[in-house]
Amino acid sequence: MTSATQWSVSTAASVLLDAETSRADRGPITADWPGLDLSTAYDVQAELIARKVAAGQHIVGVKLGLTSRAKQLRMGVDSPLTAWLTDAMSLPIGVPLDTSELIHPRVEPEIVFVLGRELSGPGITAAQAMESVDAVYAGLEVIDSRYTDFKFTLPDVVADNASSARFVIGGLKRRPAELDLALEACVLQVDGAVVDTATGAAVEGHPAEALALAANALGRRGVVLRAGWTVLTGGLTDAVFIRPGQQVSAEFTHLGTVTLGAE
Ligand code: OOG
Ligand code: MG
Repeated sequence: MTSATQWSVSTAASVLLDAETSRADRGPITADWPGLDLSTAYDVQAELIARKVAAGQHIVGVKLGLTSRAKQLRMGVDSPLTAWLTDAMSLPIGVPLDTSELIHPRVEPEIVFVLGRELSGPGITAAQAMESVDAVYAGLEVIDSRYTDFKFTLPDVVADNASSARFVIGGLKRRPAELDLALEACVLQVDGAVVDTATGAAVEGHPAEALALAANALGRRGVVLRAGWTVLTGGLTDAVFIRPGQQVSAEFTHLGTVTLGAE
């Protein structure tokens, strides 16, 4: 798009979807459209997901982004955000990541919740949020910003559905009552070499705080989290690039190990 483009929620959604389908990264939208504020950015995100749903995808849950200090520091954005997960993003365990479908994928370990009942904010505490959780899993999220070099401001990354691309859920299902998620430890490895470590406390002090944050932020936008939805609570560590032939794995103390290979 040229500088003469008349920017709107609709054109911004088109630009981001085009970047995704053509696997062509671009500069931040706010560079061309300084008027893109946070609230409008969430409108762009909603429009983008509505178009994916219209094209046949189904919403399967939500993701939080930038809930850990490691992520906030790396991305230069110090505020958490919410975004959407669709079935097209879900990668079954054991299926390799096809990097030719993506721009510059990176992988991050996450603690994942599946909700047993709906959660309707605002006003939700972490304890209330935890009561709605049926199961806890280890996860790996593949992020793939549509912005060159993952350089963006908060409204840019919100509009881009928080760099969403793929996610893998581990095979071990745990009940929340069995776990102390602040102390749940994670070791991140690339091709067998340890590259990072964290505990669940990295995510807003406790991943349940992240879930409450999502319920409250979405509740203010009139969205209720539904029973059965998957919630990615946010990268525990900085994300690592994954290239063809590489294997990334996250080993947790009680949630098992989840591995993703790339081709
Ligand atoms: C934005 C997405 C952040 C997380 O878990 O923090 C995210 C990005 O880092 O490109 O998914
Ligand atoms: Mg993430």
